[in-house]
Amino acid sequence: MAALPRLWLADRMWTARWGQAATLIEDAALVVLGEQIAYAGPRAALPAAWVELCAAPVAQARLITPGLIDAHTHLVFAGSRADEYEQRLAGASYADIAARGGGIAASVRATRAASEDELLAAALQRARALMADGVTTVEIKSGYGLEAAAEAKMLRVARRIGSELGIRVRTSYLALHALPGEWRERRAEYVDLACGAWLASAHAEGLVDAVDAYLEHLAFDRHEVRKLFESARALGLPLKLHAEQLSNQHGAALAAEFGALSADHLEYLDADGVAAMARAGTVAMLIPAAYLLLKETQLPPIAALRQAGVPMAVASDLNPGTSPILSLRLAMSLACTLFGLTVEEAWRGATLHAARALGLGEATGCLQTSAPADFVLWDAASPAELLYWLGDRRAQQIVCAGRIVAVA
Ligand code: DI6
Ligand code: FE
Repeated sequence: MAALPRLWLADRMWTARWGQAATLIEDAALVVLGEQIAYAGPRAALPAAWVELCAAPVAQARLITPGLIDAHTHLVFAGSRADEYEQRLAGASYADIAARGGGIAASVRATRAASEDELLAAALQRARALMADGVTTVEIKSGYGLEAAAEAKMLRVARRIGSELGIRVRTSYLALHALPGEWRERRAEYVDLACGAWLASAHAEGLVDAVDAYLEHLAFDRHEVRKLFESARALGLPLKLHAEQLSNQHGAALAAEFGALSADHLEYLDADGVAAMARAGTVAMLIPAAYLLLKETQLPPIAALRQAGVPMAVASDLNPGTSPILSLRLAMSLACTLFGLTVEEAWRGATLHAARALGLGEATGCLQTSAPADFVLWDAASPAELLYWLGDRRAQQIVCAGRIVAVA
């Protein structure tokens, strides 16, 4: 049976489109058929067949925007690292804590020890928080398992979050996140397994949408990342990379060489890296909350990225170590305040550009005919108002694939 059309109304509707300035449509209507948008535009131009739906809209809001897309999170983990937060406040650095066996290793111990259901329960709370502030698509990485079974367990939990909450989940395999202590003397063997048998089996189980790595002096080097990228490419999997967060390892250029979807963080990105990303069409994923919480002072080269036409996206990087943040909207606000993005850049960054960074295709992340019906009703006058206020809740209804998945 064909789905019946349903209609939403809004005082204003904001959307971005590729190659065009964003639009803020006054007195807007949005029609959904099944899982897709059938019309998004001025109510005055609504096709006649749907005009009578205006008498009984599903809901009427002050503002409708596309659903937010959080394209970089580590939201599946067990335990807490509040103790490390206190140690950093007392002067310890992220690298000091890692060298003492804390950091990622602490989350790995807790995550390995947790059952799949325990992990799911903890992760669902965090995913619900993201969702309550407007997220309809979330990327979730492994990387706190660092052995075949625990990596697969994390990715299974990620998949279950999508089915439990009715939001879109894209997974990334991140076994090259940190070298587990028990492999210290057998580093090459670990890398071989992580790039080979473990990745192949997680992929065979349908758990891997993309492959990521942490290229950093305290994690993995260019040769190791190259090996992973070659394996992933052989499996036809898209790539992304944690690059230039704490130092310049020329990771963005490596990611670009492999046609990666995104290079993420980028505080220490240099001009060659910017040029390589521009040539490859690799998205620059900005992560202002980790910058803030690490008290970093080196800013990503925003002006150079803008000048080169590199699409910039914004993500939460929700993780227990460097970015315990439960709101992408707050990350967007920080991207404006700390990195100097405009409000429009931050919104494009968490919708259209984030969709590209997940390989979701041109239509995702914008409100237009045939796009997925992923949108948010907000109690706000404008997109700017949603970044200007910190810490409040403004989302009234979250719609993903045409289904109302959360209400305030
Ligand atoms: N993303 C990461 O993967 C690392 N830093 C970052 O911003 C480590 C996260 C962690 O400490 O658990
Ligand atoms: Fe990360």
